[in-house]
Amino acid sequence: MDIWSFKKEGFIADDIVKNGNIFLTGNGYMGYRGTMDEWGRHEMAAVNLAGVYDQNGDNWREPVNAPNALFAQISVNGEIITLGKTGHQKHSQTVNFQKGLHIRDSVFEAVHIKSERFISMAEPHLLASCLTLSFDKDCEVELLTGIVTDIWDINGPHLFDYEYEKGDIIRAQAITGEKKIPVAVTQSVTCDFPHNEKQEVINYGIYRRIDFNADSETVYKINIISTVYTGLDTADPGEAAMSLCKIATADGYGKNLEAHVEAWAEIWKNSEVRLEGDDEAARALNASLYHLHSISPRHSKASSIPARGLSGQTYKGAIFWDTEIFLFPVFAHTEPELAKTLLRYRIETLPGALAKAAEYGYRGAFYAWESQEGGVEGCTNFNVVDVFTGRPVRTYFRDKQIHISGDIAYAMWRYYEITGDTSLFFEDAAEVILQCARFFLSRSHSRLDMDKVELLDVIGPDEYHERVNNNVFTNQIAAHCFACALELKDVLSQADPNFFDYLITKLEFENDLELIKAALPKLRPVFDETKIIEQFDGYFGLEDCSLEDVRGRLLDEREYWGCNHGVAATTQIIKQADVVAMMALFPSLFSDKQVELNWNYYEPRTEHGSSLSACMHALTACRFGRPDLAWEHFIKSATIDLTGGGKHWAGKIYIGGTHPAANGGAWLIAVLGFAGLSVKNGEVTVSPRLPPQITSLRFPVIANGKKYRITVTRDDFEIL
Ligand code: IFM
Repeated sequence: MDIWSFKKEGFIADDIVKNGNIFLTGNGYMGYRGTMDEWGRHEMAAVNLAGVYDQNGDNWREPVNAPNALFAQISVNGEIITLGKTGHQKHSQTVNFQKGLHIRDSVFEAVHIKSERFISMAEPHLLASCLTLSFDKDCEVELLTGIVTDIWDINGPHLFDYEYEKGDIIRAQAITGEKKIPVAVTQSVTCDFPHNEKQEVINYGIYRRIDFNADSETVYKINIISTVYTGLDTADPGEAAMSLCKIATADGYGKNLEAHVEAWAEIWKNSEVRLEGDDEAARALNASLYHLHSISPRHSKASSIPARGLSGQTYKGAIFWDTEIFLFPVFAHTEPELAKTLLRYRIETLPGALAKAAEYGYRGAFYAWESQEGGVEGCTNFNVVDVFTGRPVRTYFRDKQIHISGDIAYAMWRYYEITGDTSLFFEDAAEVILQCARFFLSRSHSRLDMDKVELLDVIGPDEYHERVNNNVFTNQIAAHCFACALELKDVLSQADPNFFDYLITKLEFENDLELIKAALPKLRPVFDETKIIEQFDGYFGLEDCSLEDVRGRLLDEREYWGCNHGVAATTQIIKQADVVAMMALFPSLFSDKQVELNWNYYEPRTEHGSSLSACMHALTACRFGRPDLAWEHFIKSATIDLTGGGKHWAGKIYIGGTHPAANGGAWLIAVLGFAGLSVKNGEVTVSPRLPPQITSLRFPVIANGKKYRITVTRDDFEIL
């Protein structure tokens, strides 16, 4: 088995959407869905741009899809050839994880079409494809290509006032509706055979009609190069796109491809986890990391990764806690610069978080649950649509999922713990932690009669139970945030003895610091080693039934299980790891026995309705020495974007796409779970708990600026 690629033979129309995700290619600046060259909006072909958002009317704000310049449709003797409409003899679609390539191979009666596509990892604004055509008989061929502006959108359109430019390099340029951000796309086409070309601007784009007479002896090669720039990159994106396209065209497809493959090789050198013993699992792990790398913002100093990556506009292209908890640790251990980039996004969006807290009458930083550019909150008050009535349902993710601020502070602190680098604190990460702590302080309630501090009316990671009191995950992450705020003084003073005091004065934080000191022991949950931890006040009083009972109560499989009348809301069935997630994030607070006790209680009560859940269960199962139990969750996490699994609906809202959190989760399970990697005060240790399927794991890690190569086998390990 080739563990570096995934190939699907044959064509199933119902898999078009799924395959668009499985075969995605991207470079963090843009993602290109795994669609055929000749497909368009109906097959959800899309060039999804990172960080460019737009709102059309009252629709949900979402990221913008750029015009598609890799469109290429072949006609033979006047017959248009389209996979899915034209009968085919053979078809396959492949994604090569090692080189970041999408490969298509389709044999029709009239033509054999092969194409290779890449979104350059070496040059963020560049994408290219190479078409190879061969024919059984002499025939007349037309290639229709160009820049297609008939774009697939969920809540669009987003691009207006198109301008077109004809020439060797063609260009389409438009502006977004809301913020008038220019988006420019160019295209060049190189054919190594005699042909005629006509260019035209029609309703939906600027096109080239390339005609030639084909014979059965010749293989016809067509190279398409395209560039994309927006007004967020440069003042004149049209000019930038043109000049890059000229250079890239002069260099030729091959040279650009070489640079792209080299860039991928460098990425793999720093991140490959070589898993031996089970090739299916090894391939799934490669696929997970491939997807993660394809959407990581290496082109930027301050950007993040949306919860559905760059696979489209699902979840409004927003950044969730997924990034800090499931993706950030991968990079903190392998590519700290990128980890920093992700955290800087939160530093830059602090003003948005301060504004959101103020909107709800609190002080400090309440980060957006679904964060868009500048920290704009993408989450609406009605985030689910009822399948029966078609009416929007009031959800409370936006206002009550306050753990987000603690998750962000947690990641800021982890960065320091893993890398030993305090520089980010001076770039305002310290301020983020203080402002998050201030938010929790102002959001908390003091129970004078019980000498307790509480967080009331919240939603924890388990979203099926809304508006609960003292969700233990939330209280713990908030308490940790308090502890970090208090510890900052010592950490900062090692590098600059005055900075902490300066910050406290600047933020007028003196009094808050005292209050935090007093509140911390009253908020921090106390865990009894012999008892199961109650997820929130009153959880144990809810109906204790089985997952199957609850599933059996569904009237429609797309029904949302939470909210007011969701089937899980009155029961102990939870959506995803909550207590278990807390145990995974704070391993030192719990004994192995305690983890096991709680895991055994909560796992059967967990629907795993979120792709975030499996990872937490696998990590904790490894912790109490049961990697065999972790295995199933590992496979679920690692294969999600190979099988096209995961939930596709929340009520009537489509939530399909790729699953970065599960992709990151697969790395976390392999490295932190199975290999048992731990980095503390610059010391790297492993404590292997390999499941029976794995004979060895080999991977690189960076800790405190030093590179290590770690090998773990069933009964030995080596740290070099
Ligand atoms: O962040 C998650 C959340 O925990 C569960 N619903 C989906 C979100 C995005 O992945």
